[in-house]
Amino acid sequence: MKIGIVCYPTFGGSGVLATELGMALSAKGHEIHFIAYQQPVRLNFHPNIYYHEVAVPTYPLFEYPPYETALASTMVNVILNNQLDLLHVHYAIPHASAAYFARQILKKQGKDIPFITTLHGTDITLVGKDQTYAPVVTFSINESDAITAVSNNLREETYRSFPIEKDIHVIPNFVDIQRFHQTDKEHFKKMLAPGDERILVHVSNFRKVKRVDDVIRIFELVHGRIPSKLLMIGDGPERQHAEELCRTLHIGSDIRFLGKQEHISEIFSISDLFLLPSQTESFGLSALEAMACGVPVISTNTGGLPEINVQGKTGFLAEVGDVHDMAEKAVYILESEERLEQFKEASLQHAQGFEKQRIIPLYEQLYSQVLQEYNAKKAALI
Ligand code: GMT
Repeated sequence: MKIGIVCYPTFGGSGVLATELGMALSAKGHEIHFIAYQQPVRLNFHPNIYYHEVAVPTYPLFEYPPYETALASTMVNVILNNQLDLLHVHYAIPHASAAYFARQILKKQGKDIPFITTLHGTDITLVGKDQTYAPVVTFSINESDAITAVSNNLREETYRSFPIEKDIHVIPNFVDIQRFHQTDKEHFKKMLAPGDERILVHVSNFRKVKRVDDVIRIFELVHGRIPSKLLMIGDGPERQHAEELCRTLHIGSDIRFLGKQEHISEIFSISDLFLLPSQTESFGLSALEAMACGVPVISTNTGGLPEINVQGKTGFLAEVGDVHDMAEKAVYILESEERLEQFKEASLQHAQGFEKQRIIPLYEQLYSQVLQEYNAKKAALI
């Protein structure tokens, strides 16, 4: 198949997932055309992969350059130039409405292709619900030829929040075990934790929804009882504030802000516990990647997190904001070598259920089904 994938190109989970999906499909022989405003961060070269940049020309009149218009036009051009079979957009805003627009333009030119929208999280739970966007989000989701959500919780949340008339397929996020597995990085661990301290880790885009302050506060409580270090990976609007908080709490020397990192599996390989105390989290891809490297998770019990983090087995879940409970549970795991090993093993086992080879065929089946139905509908109209 010739598939167009539209995504955000940054370190965010939706872009990472879309990129991993495209790369996996290309390895299976599909021709993949990425459309984004920058080259997706995890994108590697493969002869079946093409990248098309969305350029947004500026003009003095535009206080807000019309990205969605440029995106829809790019979609039209890429589809026509490469005779794509279908378009798969990740994160509804503004990708689904741009895809709808592109599809309508193409129909006028005698080219008719379906588009699939994958809902990832805040496109539904935070941003999408805002009345500024809600009418367009509702319309473009309903106009999609198929809709997928990355967790059961996100599917239910979408039905609760929007008048969606179609079935939403749940296709969970996946992890590439070839890339995310434990490797021997003892020398690296010695550098970061020379006293053999436990290593806790947090990975995110440091947005408010991640409750980065809670990460620091959980660590402060754990650190008071267990010799430990905290690695903060990623960057975003809350980073500066988080660094200030570390200084105020006088624990800064045991916390390292490493910024955006490409080789996260190496960091997970030396980590003992992953902290994800988010306000809301439709899935928590970074937690799954940590688990695949044998790192247990302390998270909140919000959104889709209970679908990947199993209470008392791969880690623990607590109420949003309950840093004391999360710290207690972290100490429980970290204080015993034997218990930590059990949690590590269980995390690894559980993550294997989300292995990419199990999930990619679900997307391929959906693509075939959508194309079949679309072509049958078209034939019936002739
Ligand atoms: O919805 C977002 O905040 C953006 C998105 C991203 O691009 O990082 O994250 C969401 O999609 C990820 C991939 O499906 C999920 O793993 C994240 O849980 C989800 N984020 C939230 O729900 C906050």
